Amino acid sequence: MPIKLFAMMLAGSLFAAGAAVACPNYNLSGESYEVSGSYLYSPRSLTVRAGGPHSITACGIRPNTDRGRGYVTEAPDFTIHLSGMSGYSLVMSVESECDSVLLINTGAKNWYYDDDDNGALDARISLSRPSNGWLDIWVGTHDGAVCDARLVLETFNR
Ligand SMILES: [Ca+2]
Repeated sequence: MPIKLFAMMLAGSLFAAGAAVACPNYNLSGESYEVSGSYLYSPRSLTVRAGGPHSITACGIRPNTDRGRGYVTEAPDFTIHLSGMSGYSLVMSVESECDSVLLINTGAKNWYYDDDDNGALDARISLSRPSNGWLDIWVGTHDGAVCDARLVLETFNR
């Protein structure tokens, strides 16, 4: 076959393979906010569509805390810049109609995951000493379903 056509087919198959193994990527940005520890002392609620096509476990992500399955988008749902976090802990909780999970990547580039700590199959992650800087948050689902959800962010004195 003509070399040019072969090259195009090869490029096409590489593209398809790339799409199939897309993984949560903290170099991409989600809906962005800049917030401080004192601002989040009053809980803030963000609406989000939970779930996505990409398997956390298949991507080989090894969170520091709980590990388990979940399906998320490639780009984070939220990219949040935290400042003034000294003296605060940060709690992120999901309220949804499905079996949500949370996956986050902190300013120190650590991964955290949770499945059911908020009760009713919803996820919650608490950071006792959150870093200032960028926090990427994926609101996923355990089984690959998609549903409407709310993510609540709140700081507490520690
Ligand atoms: Ca769950």
